[in-house]
Amino acid sequence: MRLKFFIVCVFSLTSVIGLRADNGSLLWLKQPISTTSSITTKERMTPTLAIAVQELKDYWTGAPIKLIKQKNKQLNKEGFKIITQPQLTIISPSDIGLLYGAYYLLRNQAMGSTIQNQVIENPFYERRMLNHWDNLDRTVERGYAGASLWEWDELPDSVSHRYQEYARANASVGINGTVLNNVNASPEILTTEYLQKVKVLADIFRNYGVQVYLSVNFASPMVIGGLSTADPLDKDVARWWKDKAKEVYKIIPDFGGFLVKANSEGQPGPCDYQRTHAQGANMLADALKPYNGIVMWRTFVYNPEDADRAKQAYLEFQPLDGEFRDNVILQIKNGPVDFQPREPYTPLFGAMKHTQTMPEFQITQEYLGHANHLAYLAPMWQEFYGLVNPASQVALAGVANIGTDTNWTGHPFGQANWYAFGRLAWNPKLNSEQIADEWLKQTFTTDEAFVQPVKAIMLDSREAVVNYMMPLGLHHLFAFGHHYGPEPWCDVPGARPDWLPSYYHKADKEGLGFNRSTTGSQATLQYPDSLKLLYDDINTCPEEYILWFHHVPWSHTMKNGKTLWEELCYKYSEGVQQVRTYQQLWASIEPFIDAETFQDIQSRLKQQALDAVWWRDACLLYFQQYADMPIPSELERPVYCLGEMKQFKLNIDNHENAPHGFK
Ligand code: BDP
Repeated sequence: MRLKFFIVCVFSLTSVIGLRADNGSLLWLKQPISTTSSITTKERMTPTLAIAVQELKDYWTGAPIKLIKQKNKQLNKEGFKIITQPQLTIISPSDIGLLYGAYYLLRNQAMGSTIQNQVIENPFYERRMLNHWDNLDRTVERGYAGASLWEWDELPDSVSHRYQEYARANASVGINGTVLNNVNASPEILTTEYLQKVKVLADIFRNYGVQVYLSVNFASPMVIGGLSTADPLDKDVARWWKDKAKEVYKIIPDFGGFLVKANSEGQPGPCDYQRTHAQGANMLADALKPYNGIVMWRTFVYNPEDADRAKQAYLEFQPLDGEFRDNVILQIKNGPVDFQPREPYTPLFGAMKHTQTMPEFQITQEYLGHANHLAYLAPMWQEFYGLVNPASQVALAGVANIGTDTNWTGHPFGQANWYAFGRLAWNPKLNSEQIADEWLKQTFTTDEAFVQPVKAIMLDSREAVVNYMMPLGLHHLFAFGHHYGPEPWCDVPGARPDWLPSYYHKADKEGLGFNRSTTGSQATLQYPDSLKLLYDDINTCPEEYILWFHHVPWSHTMKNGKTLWEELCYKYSEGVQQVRTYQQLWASIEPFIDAETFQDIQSRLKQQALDAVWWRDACLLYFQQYADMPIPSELERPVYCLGEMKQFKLNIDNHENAPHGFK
């Protein structure tokens, strides 16, 4: 309804012609240069303060501004206060707080808003960081926006201008940390040669308040240290890490710490030596402690021989609660399986009473259409915060979607997800709509005739992906390897069963879905009492999770009176319709946007619409074999055949297109 309304409104507007080409490289930081501003400060000039002053001098067009460095009971270290009387003034106990205040003012200016009273802002999370899954050969695991930004072969001698632009963009949304390399970490990153390269990046990022962290390989003492073991209780191993930490801090005095993926998907870890995750993490934490460094230890562990994959992180880590050092943070993915378009939250949140935790979100769209699909992710993260109270969390990580593409993120709307991640790390209570509004106005135009319809697309888009890919709690129906298209039938001889879709959908003649209730894998028991009961009963389980928690008979009556099978058909069809509506809406905003960007997004939406049909047909035709019921007659018929789709193998390297070649 809402979407249709906008189409009519936008068509009635007169067009603005000849908008200048915009390659997207400036992200949301596009203000015209100003020459009018008077910016003063009596504080000792530091590189960070100089940036704050310069940003305001360059772009601020309003009243004169004073910057004052001052402690204030209402402000934490990176917080700031803005007062308008007697003079517009930014106050913060730190230089970085002043810079954040400057970006706040510039954001307001770009949005056309004015500050009426005073503003007090404090970041919610102490650590707000990107995780790059970037390899040292510059490939990016699950990256869809070109190569890695870090030019390791050229560093430390040659320095790309993009390093500073990257740091600036992060600072402008409050991101204050970055893990440079893939969690599947090459031990080489800790060699002196690489640390010298990392230092160059750290020196640039520091001025923008961005601290550098590294992913480390638990077997590093063996691979680059020549030891015969990586056992965390071995004295030589502990000594090796202590020496390495000393070297790291000598080169990068404000280094943040280590991120570790251990005993997961083939990575080495303490369990190789019959030690616990706590013993492994603590050994590293002790090495970093003298320098105030931290260890972020990931809980993404699962094993095909063990229980239901969705239960494993909890089973492994909950019994260790209280055993971790105070400079260890458990980094937990938002959902218990793996960044699916929709998952219930990981029950470890809330279950670790005496251990620091931090959520890990995925900004890169590994499971949400890569850089081809428009999917604004803030609503997904907001949904998480609706169930999980961030009060006990100390940090937030987001797997970056950034690469060497001129516009940084491939899909121009990928920028919105980077932006939204930063804003939510600053304040998880911000709502998706406000963030979309901010991003659209800074990135494109403040004209409401553009902002309103495009914002409506954004806010609807994640649910559309859920609908056309995996509605009602379905998950992991992806093709093996690339996680782009559907392959609910996928069966790779010899593959781990928990890497195959049938492990998750469990389709059979009786019904569909994974029984995780008390009559099944009992994953529901890992949730707090209120949710445990809710999720456990097929009649009270929210339908958006019903196939996650239950094996539901095909003829089960859903809340709207339809059978499960019919509802599934309707959801998939709705997803396709949603994307078609975006195409229509997009056509209507052409006057407001430069031709290149307009066409780029238009062609990506076309691809998305084709892919949505591909998903709908593949999943419905495959499940229909089990349901043995017709697709409701009022719905569009499939356009593909199951047999053809089964033969199709997507060439993911060039992203050349799905089964559309069959037509
Ligand atoms: C999965 C990705 C894989 C990552 C892994 C992880 O498919 O590439 O290495 O998660 O988070 O989502 O460690």
